[in-house]
Amino acid sequence: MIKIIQGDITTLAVDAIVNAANQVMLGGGGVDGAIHRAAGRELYEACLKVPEVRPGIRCPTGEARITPGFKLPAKFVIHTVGPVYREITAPCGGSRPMGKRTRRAERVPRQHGEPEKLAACYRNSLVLAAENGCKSIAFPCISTGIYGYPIEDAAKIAVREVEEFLAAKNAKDAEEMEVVFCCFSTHDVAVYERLLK
Ligand code: AR6
Repeated sequence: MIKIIQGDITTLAVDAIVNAANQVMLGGGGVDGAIHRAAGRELYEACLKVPEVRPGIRCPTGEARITPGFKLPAKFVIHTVGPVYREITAPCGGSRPMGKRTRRAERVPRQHGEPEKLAACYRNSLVLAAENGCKSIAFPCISTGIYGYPIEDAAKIAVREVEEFLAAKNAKDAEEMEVVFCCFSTHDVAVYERLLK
């Protein structure tokens, strides 16, 4: 079952909330900061104990790690690291000679595998939740804040991955599993509602 709600993910009494973390996994701004503040110091200490895979990196982009939720109403926090959405500026104008007026820059998305990495965040978080017996999980809009991923594109990936994950389960298990898209803004809610209509 998929639900969309607007609000603060730290208040949700679900089995697991997902944190849009960074690779260091020791807190930050946005939803990450809110989760660490609400969970308390023990969350920071649990994150410190997550082994580094490379110096300073506990969770590479697209992967997920799990800790208890400590003071949160959620039992677990699943930390995942979304991709930073990068853009380059490229000249436009094609075959036309570039006069002063056409030599302006146009924003063109650069391909760094961002869609695949964002999809992996959802997939790996769902798998980790299932491995830990979670029947309910809430996601924030990963990568769409500080990391700059356009919400429409990110939400399409999120919905596709969750639907594919649920479709691979039998009907009863899929019905029993609750996946919540927890949006901070009404705009983000509207984007998800359109996609799930
Ligand atoms: N509940 C639900 N959603 C929230 C909350 C909340 N309490 N607070 C913010 N959001 P962001 P990112 C929404 O920037 O883009 C951190 O510094 C927010 O409105 O938190 O993946 C990490 O340490 C947006 O829709 O995550 C990383 O360095 C969404 O959560 C970096 O930011 C994600 O925004 C990760 O950036």
